[in-house]
Amino acid sequence: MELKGRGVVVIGLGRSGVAAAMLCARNGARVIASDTRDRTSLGAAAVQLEQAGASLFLGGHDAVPWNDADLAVVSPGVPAFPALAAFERSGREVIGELELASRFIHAPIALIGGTNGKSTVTTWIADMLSHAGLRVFAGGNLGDPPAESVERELDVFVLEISSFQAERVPTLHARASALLNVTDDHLDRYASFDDYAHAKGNPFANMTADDVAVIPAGDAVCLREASRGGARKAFFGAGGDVTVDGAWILDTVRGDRYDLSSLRLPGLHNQSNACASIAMAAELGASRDAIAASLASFRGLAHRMAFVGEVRGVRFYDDSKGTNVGASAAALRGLSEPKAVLIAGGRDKLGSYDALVDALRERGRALVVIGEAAERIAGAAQGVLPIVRAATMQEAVRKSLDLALGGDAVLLSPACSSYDMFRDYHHRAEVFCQAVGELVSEAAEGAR
Ligand code: UMA
Ligand code: ADP
Repeated sequence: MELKGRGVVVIGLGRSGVAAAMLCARNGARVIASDTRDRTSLGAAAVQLEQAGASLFLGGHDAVPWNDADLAVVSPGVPAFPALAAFERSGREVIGELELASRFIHAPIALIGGTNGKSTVTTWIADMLSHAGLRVFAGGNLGDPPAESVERELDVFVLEISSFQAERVPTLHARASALLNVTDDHLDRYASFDDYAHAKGNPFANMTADDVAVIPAGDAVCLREASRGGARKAFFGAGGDVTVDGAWILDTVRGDRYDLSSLRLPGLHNQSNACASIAMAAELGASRDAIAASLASFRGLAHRMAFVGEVRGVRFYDDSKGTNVGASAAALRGLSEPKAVLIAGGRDKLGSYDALVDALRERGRALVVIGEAAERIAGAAQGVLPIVRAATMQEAVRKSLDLALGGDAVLLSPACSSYDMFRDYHHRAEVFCQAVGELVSEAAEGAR
């Protein structure tokens, strides 16, 4: 892509916006960078951008000289606003950071989308490919913006893509693209489930018969989205090309099999994540041995079904990254303990809680609700199991222990985002782990 001498507006100067602006500057563009935050709050990023020659318009986007640009790069968290819409209507291009980066990347790109499991699968695929000796970049929604790394000598870019990022990828072309699942999420941003699913499906649109779309077997929504482009399809899960069969994961395309008991990650959903990862990594050139080595060593990411501690025979798990109903239902069903007290609630995403209530009916001992969504979750689960309210995480943890029986789990998997009570899901997990730690210490002292 030729950027020399072109004016580029970059809206949103978080991690990905700064990376996009710097990439444009390195390629000779005149960068006009804007954020609703002020200079103090931008800190070092403002200095870095100015040193690279960017003009900054801070404290809002009102002063942005739109007429000096013919391209805009917009951060995923920035909602539509009139000046941006007018810019787009005038025929000038508006893209996201992933799209911009892809125009400078020569190595094959693998994309991983879906409501749940993206970060786990992105990291797992990257691990499999690294075991195969490939030089891999893993990033995107996961954390590191690819725009920072387009000049590196790499064999493959493995990118987690969120629905927000997928809204602006008009030419992004993936060699392999996975859509892991689509269930209710972000309905506070999208007008309908179909709009959300459509955004998730955008990365398939530019794929050809030389590419592969990896989707769950028997999932009509993912199949519809994958069919928007020309990619060959590979299915994972029951009845699919890569699937669990008794004690094995079978790759029926390549005739390989893997010992299921070698997996370190708990939960049925992680078996599904393993199948999807195998389908992608094998397609991108990982050998059977490399995949087997990764399956046996990959320990997953923090705050996804992580064991925290045990008190009086009750085991506590941190699944703070369970931020929607599909994730928390899968986490609950995936526990090896037969029954669990679930701690759920936070900022409501306005979807239905029915799928969570179904999982609670099967596996719930009791429900402790917290945060802004507490009453809506309690209302949905009314009459299904005992429900208790808690004002703080500490109180939720203590009440959970009181409600649990020996041999049960206590699972923090909130089905909501954290922003009503915490900085983010890491912070929520930290407070949970600290509260569990206190109970563990008290129990140890009591035993002395
Ligand atoms: N801002 C404006 N104008 C606005 C709104 C925001 O200028 O109208 C500014 C904010 O002040 C801030 C910046 O835009 O400075 C924030 O941008 P952002 O949050 O959209 O983007 P980044 O900080 O660059 O982070 C993004 C992803 N954020 C979102 O999708 C919201 C990160 O995903 C991603 O890790 C990062 O790029 C690197 O690629 C986070 C996320 O919450 C983890 N993702 C959602 C999810 O996983 O559910 C989709
Ligand atoms: P994402 O990046 O899509 O948010 P993560 O890998 O971070 O996905 O996992 C987030 C949460 O989603 C986990 O804590 C777990 O509760 C749930 N989860 C993970 N994989 C799956 C899956 N395949 N299906 C349903 N839920 C899942």
